[in-house]
Amino acid sequence: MNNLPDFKAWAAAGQGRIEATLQHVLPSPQIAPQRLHQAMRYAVLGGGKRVRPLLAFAAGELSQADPERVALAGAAVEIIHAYSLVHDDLPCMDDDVLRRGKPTCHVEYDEATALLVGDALQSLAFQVMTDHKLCDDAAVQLEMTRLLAMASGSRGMAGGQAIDLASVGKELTVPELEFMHIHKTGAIIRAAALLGFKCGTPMDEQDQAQVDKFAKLIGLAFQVVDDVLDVDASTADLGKTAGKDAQHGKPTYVSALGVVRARELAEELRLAAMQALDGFGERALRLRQLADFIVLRKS
Ligand code: GRG
Repeated sequence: MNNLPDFKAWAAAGQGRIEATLQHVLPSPQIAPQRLHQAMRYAVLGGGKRVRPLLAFAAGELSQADPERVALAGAAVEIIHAYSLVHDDLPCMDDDVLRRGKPTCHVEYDEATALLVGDALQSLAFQVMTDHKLCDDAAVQLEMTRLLAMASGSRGMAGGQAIDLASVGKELTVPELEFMHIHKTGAIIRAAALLGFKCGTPMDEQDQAQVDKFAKLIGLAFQVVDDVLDVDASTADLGKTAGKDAQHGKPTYVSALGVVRARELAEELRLAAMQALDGFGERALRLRQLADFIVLRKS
């Protein structure tokens, strides 16, 4: 184990690999319609922590998945995530001007272009899922594509966003918050881990259920930490506007529990997620390190 790169080096290598894959699958800015393609590349490239693709790589290590295949599946998930950020920042949703340390897509381009960027990115993600061989069994690849569709649609991320928009100005209970975030943020994080895992050698149902359990818990922890950072971190550190949840009257783990209890909850979720990996031994090293990164991050 001593010969393995440390987490920082491993993550940097994964981020580099995913950037190259995204560069490759995004349409060239020279192809018509140039402005739309430039805006798509603006929204996706050169920013973000790439947590979802890193989860795919780490889960792929459990099933000895080919990293080239995982990079494509991870890129599809990241493209869905990028689309969701572009739409979330629009004036009709969160109305934000800063994302990943630069002007949001509709500020840099215009609202209609940003809407189309989201639409085109969503289609591109599914094109990536079907243009390439992602695992040995075509039926499993079909299942993976369905999993991403479910995770992004009305019973996943888009549904969670609808609940989020309907909750402004309301106090939600912790179970209600959990329901919202399992959909809005958790579904895509879960899909990232499962897709990475399914790129590799098929494993038994019980192993998959443990990966799924880990991903659900860490997806929720991700959101609890996001809520804490919104009150705890600066706009400069976050690369997006801090303090927006309270300003917009959004129910969060911090408004429901207070910041101290919310931090404790994130830690409880991290420990429970770690437990789900017990049976995998050293193969789950990167997933454990990512769980630490997600909960202990400062931005
Ligand atoms: C518009 C259909 C639709 C859905 C939007 C994901 C989402 C749903 C909205 C984003 C709003 C938000 C701040 C959610 C909290 C958690 C989250 C997804 C944060 C952003 O993800 P990071 O921190 O961002 O992974 P980077 O930039 O690092 O990729």
